[in-house]
Amino acid sequence: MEKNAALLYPRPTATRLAVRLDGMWKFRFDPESKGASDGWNKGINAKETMPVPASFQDFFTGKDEREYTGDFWYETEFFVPAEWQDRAVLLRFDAVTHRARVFVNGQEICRHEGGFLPFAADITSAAKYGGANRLVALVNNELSETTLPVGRTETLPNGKRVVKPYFDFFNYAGIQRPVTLLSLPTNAITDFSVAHRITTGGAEVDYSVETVGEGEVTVTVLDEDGKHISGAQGQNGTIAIPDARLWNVRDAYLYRFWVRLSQNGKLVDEWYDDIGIRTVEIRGTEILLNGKPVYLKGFGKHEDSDIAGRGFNRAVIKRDFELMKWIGANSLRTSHYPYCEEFYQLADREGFLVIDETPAVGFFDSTMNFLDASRGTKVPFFEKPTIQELLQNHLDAIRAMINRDKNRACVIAWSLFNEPESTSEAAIPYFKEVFDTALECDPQKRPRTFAAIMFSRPDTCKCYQFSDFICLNRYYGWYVLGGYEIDTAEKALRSELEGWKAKNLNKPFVFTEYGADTDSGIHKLPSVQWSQEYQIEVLEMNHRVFDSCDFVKGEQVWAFADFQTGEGIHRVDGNKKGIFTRQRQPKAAAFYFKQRWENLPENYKSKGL
Ligand code: GCB
Repeated sequence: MEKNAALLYPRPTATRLAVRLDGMWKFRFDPESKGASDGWNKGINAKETMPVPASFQDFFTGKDEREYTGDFWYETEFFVPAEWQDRAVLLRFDAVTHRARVFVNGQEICRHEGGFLPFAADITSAAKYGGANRLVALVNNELSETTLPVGRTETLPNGKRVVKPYFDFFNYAGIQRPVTLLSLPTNAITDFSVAHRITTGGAEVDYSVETVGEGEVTVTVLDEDGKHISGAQGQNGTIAIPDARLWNVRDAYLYRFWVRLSQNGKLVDEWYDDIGIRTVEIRGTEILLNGKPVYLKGFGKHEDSDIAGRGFNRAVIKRDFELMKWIGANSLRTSHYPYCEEFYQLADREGFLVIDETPAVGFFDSTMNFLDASRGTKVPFFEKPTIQELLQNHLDAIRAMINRDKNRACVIAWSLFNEPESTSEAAIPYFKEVFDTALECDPQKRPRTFAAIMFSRPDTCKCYQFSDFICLNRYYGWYVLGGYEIDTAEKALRSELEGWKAKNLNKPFVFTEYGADTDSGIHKLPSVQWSQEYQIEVLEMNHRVFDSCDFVKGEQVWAFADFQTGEGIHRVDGNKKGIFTRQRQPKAAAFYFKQRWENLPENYKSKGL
């Protein structure tokens, strides 16, 4: 059985069964990493329980548990019916952060590195049919310079281990997304890809299907009312969609693509995906969706909420989309890792444009890179001896992310790094490999980019040429020239943009971060930094500059909501640059944005295309 059959989003069909294993699992910390040699793979012998899916950190009232770094174990039980004997049985983990070893009935089934993308474990031969099975997972949340995201793990003088992330969000970990038990046919569909073309009077969809086992492949397309529209036979081909209703910004339309594999006229496997038909392209300084210019209005976000941490939370996802609709946004970046699949499904449904980001964050040897970068402190990164191993993990993450999200209409671009150190020659070959791999993997050849740190300016950045459109994270008026110096901040931002303009890149620029930390409890006139009034002043200053610059084709403010970070003197129980609080209520800036974005046309600044 090919594990890829289980990487297709787990949907029950006539040939596929999917049982969610969510619940309270047994849980145990293993600070001495002795579980593996003490036989915990057969059972962890724990009294403690833990919700799955969730991050483990925010349930406990003790700090040692919240900050726990190292190995920890989960255990649950599941039943496999006797009738599944002649089928393939797999477990699908949507995300386990940051690495896992999976054991079923004591036997090791698989290992996986990387905390934000799905993996599957084939348990066909390890499973007990017609009885109970024990599932044990050994999870680890350490960071190093070869992991994505990047950081360090240190031992304190008192012997306790801690992580030192090179990034600005709490290192939440655990079985953070759903786990599914799957019963699949042994001959099965393992992959499905589409790429779209708009034609006169309709659209054409080039598709390709991969399977294990020979057979006849058919693809059938239904509209939203379930009416048969079109179809094709064969593993590869083109499906014509007459009068196609295109997927558009905040005006989505999804066709249901049924993929079927039959042998001698008998259905062997079937699976479906709801897919929007649209094209995306960068032409000159325009971002084009279905050939029409679009200006990005929206946010950098996090998967982050009270109590469940980074754990899957359908209710929070719903609330976030309602707020994004209310405020007049049309886009977001999945900073700083790929989100759960259900998030993209809702973005597809609601017509939001997504810049999908890899977990390549912290490529800057500093635990406070937001400050170091703004001040221009030079920190070598791509020269490190660990870089080749990091690159392999990075390429794996890119392949897995694109494989998972390639059919999502909402995904209009791939962000391949957040804020890497991009000013040294050594970065160039690394960037080349990363950008080439993304292009190679993507059947739709979407635009690629990376979010450039303040230090990566027109005169210092050596890697902007790889980006199809340029994304800038800029904190003028916050980390530099804040408060009463905001006029100088405006001049500095303008002067940087002049520098970019002089390069004549003929590419669109998008601000993927700008903003100011703001305590929702502080109002003050005249403003001071951290007050709600100052947040709006910083936003107004930035927007004045963006509005005067015709190649700026998008603004994604940092951040959608306040979020948890590690503790420290620069963070007041988390990052407070949210336009909404962590509880998803508006700060004053939310009303300011609503006013601005509802009045900016979708094709703002287009030159009549
Ligand atoms: C950045 C990072 C983001 C931080 C943000 C900040 O440049 O990309 O992860 O949270 O700045 O607020 O400092």
